[in-house]
Amino acid sequence: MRLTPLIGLFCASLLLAPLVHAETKAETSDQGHEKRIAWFREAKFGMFIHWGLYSIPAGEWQGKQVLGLGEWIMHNAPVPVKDYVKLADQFNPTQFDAEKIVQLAVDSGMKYIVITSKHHDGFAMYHSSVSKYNIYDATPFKRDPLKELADACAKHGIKFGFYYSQSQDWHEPNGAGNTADFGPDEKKDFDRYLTEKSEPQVKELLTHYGPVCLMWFDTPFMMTEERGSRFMRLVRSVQPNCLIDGRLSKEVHGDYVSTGDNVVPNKSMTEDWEVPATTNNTWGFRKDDTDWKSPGEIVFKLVDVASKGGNYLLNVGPTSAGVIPEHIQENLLTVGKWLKLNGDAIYGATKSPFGDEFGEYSASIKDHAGKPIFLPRTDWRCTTSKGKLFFTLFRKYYPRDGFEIPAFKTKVTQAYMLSDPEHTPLKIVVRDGVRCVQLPRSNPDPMAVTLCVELADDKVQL
Ligand code: JFZ
Repeated sequence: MRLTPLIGLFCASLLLAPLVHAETKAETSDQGHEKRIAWFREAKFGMFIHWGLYSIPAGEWQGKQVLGLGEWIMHNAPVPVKDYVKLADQFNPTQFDAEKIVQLAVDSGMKYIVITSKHHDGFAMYHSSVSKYNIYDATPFKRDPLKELADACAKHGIKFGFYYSQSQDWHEPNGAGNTADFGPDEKKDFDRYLTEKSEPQVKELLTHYGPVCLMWFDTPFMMTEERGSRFMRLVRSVQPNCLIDGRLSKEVHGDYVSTGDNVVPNKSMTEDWEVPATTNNTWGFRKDDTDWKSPGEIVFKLVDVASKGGNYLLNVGPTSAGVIPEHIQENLLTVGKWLKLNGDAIYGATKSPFGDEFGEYSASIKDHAGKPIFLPRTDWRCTTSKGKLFFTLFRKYYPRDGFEIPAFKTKVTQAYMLSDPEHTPLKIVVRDGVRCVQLPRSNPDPMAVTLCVELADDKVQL
């Protein structure tokens, strides 16, 4: 069944309106930044994991479907704290296997993992000494899955980071967001929540799990400049090489820009950026949402994002047993197989030197606000690395009469398909002053093929 997470999105867009502006800047001034961000620029593709108590109700409370995002069920149903906490008694995800999850990330071509250490519901998914409301102390499971993941990531050379809801905590009387149980946020002693739970938990995460590549903060309700700076100093003092995402605070900019959920900009950005994205229509597991993105859709998004200079953080939501739904595992593995052949176009590659391929604003069609709508083009995308241009052609776009290379001055030395291990040179003909690469007669991969065009210079001259 197709599920539109209307309510969750609606709430989020209302509450997060100020965030949109915050997310147009990233901290780039300090020297540490260039050092911290280097791996991120190479990586391009990461696995986001939303996992918590909400995977038990999985979108349904007392026999009724609760619309919205799976992880928002406590807020949306709403479920009072005294009832929600009882989920912990039955949380026993014995099929959780860190090794398997990390192997899936590796085989899918993902280079980093970011997991919810504490989402808005306030439940810590690791062994915390700050609050007993955590997976080790409050459940029959009695394991620390984040420690297991950290170890497995270290073993497989995957970077590891934490999502942490610094501001919203629906379990705490002074945390933001739970007005149903605890009244309006303005009346809370918010700094007490920050100093007694949020900051000490962030410190724990940065202290006990080895190198943390990224702290992924979210929904910065009431995160003033002063509060944001406190978190920034905390992270920098414990792990100076740890990146901070773009959602810590409206005023305090992280290391890169986080776009809205599933929002890919229409053009390249000058700053480093990342889009958090779903594989269906929720982050936390919902049993009624099987609207999985196909491998072809995921490959298109990944290449689209990379060609605009960004990173793609793609989410999976494990079940209450601790397993990632089979269907999406298969789709991700197909993406991984594609990347094995075509990964040179992604890892370490940078944005397109062109731009017209992204699409254009309509001359006649306008949105409800009277603004022209953007008509994306989806034929091909371009990424580049030293001396090379990579053109990835999608689905039905496979021009039998040759791929017309967009105009630039630099001499082309040769062209070949990345998926061809021999790199057999393809014929290049010039038609009406346009260079055309003759593609192999039969399309080697109807999902997407990457054409590598080698240049006589390191950089393309437009
Ligand atoms: C937030 C969370 O509320 C949600 O549960 C999930 O964790 C997601 C990754 O992040 O939701 C947001 C945050 C920001 C925007 C939209 C939804 N935004 O800026 O458009």
